[in-house]
Amino acid sequence: MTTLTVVAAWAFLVVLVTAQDPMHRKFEYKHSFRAPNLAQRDGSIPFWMITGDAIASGEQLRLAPSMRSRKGIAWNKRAMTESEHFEIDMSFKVTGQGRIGADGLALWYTAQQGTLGPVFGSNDYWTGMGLMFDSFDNDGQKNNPFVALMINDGTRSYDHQTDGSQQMLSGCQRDFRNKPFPVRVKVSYYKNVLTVLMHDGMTAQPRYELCIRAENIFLPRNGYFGISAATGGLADDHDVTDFSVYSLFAEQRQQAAQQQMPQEEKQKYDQEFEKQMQDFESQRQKFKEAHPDKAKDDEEEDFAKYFEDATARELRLIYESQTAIHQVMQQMETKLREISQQQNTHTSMLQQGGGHVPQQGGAPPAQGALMQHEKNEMLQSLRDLTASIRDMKNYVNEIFTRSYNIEQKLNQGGAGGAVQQDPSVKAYLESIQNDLRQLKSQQQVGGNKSVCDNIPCLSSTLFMVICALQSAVILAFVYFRSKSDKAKFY
Ligand SMILES: [Ca+2]
Ligand SMILES: [Ca+2]
Repeated sequence: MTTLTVVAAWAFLVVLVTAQDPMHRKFEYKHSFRAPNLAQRDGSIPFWMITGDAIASGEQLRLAPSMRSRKGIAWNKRAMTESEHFEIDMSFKVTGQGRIGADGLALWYTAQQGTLGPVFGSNDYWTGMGLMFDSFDNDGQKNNPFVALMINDGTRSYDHQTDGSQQMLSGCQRDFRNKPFPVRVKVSYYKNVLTVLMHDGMTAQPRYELCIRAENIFLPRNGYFGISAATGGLADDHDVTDFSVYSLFAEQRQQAAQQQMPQEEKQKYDQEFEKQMQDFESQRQKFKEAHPDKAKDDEEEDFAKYFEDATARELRLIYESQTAIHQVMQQMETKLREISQQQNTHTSMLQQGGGHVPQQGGAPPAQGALMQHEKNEMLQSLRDLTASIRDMKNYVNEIFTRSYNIEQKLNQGGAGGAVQQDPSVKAYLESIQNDLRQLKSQQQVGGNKSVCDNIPCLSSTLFMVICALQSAVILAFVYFRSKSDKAKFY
């Protein structure tokens, strides 16, 4: 019921103030930060300094973590020079496991930038405003969490033992810990009236209630905004998710600001602009007459360059990417053509004959994966090899048969002629026969397999050498034999 009354009173007040003097707000980004993208990658916040245990991330500025005896502060590096009247809209979360937490969080507007100290993480004896969100009940009045406003002129020390109850200007008891949504607080300082509105953190959309209203407040001009938090024996996480500062202006002043440029001066500037435009146009016309082609080109180019709207840009991007794709496709086509040409070359080489492929019995050298045409090439060469081996085999057989016949004839001649055959010549002949048999069997094996699996295999050169040797021996033997026959007949 009391809450309702307060809200109604505040609404009435706002209406009253608004009716008297319409107010304008302007967001001041150099004094503000907001989640997401609250901090930069290096953990800094533009225009803000962060020290102590405070850590900034994209989502929040954690002034003090839920660990014992921590303190952290963040202070705006830029003085509030835009306006002497301002509004701060801050969202924060104080969360902890315990039913009771400590110590609390404070919002500052001071003549100098703050430093680490004993008052909720910040220095004592400050000059300006301190709005404390005091979690822990030091004086045992069972009135915490409490929101307290204390104005200091730099001479007074904050008394923790009494929760500053004797020093505070005004305050209200509000439970701001462990709420489902960030608690929002709106502090406005306008024409020496300071008001603090608070949201309970139970809804996503803020519903503000009046906490403090104080008149005849004189805050330092060009002061600095700051926030701080500290933990003690008990510890909460103290996070700020939004700190937005607005400068406040009366409507009259804003209008005055807009109309600062005198009418005469404005007209003068307009005339000057008009004159320059005319000059430029006449120059352009002259140039166009002198160089009709160039002028046309320039005009078109200029339009393309300077008047590219969103659609044109999109079209250009699409065209560029399509051109890129086209180029890639052309490259691929060229590659394919090359491959096709290579294939044709290989095929023609194959058709021209396996005569060029290695005739040695060894397997062709393995070079990684084999292409189809290489396989065909190999098969063809193997076929050729098989054919030549078959020829060799026939040749060897023929030689064998002939030498056998010669031997038979010799044996018959020896028996008829009653001449003692030379035993050394006979042994030599037998060894040749053995060699030939061996060779024959080897050739048969080779012929069946078609391929010489194991090297050494009979090479054509070796074969020819053996044939030549045998022929020479046979000729020598025949010659020797005919000589002895002759001798006998005489
Ligand atoms: Ca306290
Ligand atoms: Ca207390």
